[in-house]
Amino acid sequence: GTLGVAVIGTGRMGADHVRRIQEVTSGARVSAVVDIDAERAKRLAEGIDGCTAYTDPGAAMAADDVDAVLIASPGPAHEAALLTVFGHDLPVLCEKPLTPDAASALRVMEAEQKLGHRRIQVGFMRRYDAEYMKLKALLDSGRLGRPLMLHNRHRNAASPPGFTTEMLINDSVVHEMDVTRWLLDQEITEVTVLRPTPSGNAPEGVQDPQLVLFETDGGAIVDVEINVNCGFGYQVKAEAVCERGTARIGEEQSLVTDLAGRWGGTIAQDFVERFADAYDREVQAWVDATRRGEVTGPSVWDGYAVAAVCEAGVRAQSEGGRVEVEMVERPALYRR
Ligand code: ISE
Repeated sequence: GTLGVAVIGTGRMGADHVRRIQEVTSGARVSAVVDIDAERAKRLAEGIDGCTAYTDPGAAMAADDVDAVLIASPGPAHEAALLTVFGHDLPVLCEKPLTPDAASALRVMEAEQKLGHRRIQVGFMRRYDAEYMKLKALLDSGRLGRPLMLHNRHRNAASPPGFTTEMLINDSVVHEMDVTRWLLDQEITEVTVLRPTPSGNAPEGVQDPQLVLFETDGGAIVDVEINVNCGFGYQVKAEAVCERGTARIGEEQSLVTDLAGRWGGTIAQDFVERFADAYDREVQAWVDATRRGEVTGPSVWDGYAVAAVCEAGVRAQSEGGRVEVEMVERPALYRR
């Protein structure tokens, strides 16, 4: 039957997922919305047939018409919500980050292992982006030879209020950490962060942009320009340099216009726009897998591994130099 989903957290991503499940996703409906802001949850629920508003995630999870949970609350609220979900043994799509640090991610990983089966898909949506999927298939085909380097550019028009220097790593570069591990099928072992004199666009006290370097256990080198107040739009570009050739995505050449003495295209303004298709595919894949009784996509191990890389990244920011990533061994539940 139709999957009844509780959406926890109805901010920017949560509200977008509510709209998506109602209007785009097939086989699912929103049966509950949860927010600490009771009024916001109530307003949202009022527009949806058979949807109940809650302020307590546990109460929503216990409801008869809730079969699965989508967590889109702020990162610090994830651990408690996930541990409660395990008590109800419900399938989960958890927005990134899994949790804010490696120790809490490890606790979630231990709890899932105790449950004995995977329940959580982590919301690293770039794996569902059409261009990234093509790049992954090409690298896996071996046609380009072995990947040697990845060059990445990650630009936001402006950072939201309260965005800190650490968040450039924990909120933004976290995506390149995930795609690096996924595209190369390697673990990141060292992180280095270099910082130019901050842009005049950066809020007071925020070190933006930064150049972040990863080394991997397969001997690849990865660089990331993270630049979250570039002013002109939202861009995510990547180039894989391999033994026999290179492959680039994010070139924004799908529509080029010649007009009034100029040629050019448009630049997306934010991730909701740039990754709309990826989010659609991600949520549909989660619903489809859940209805088959399966769990696919990025796992708690992936969430934990990037949390460990983030810790090394934040240390590299403050201490300088090259910082080694510390992580536990990959548990049997998450072996390929
Ligand atoms: C935000 O949280 C995201 O996940 C976006 O994909 C990223 O581009 C942005 O920098 C983050 O703040």
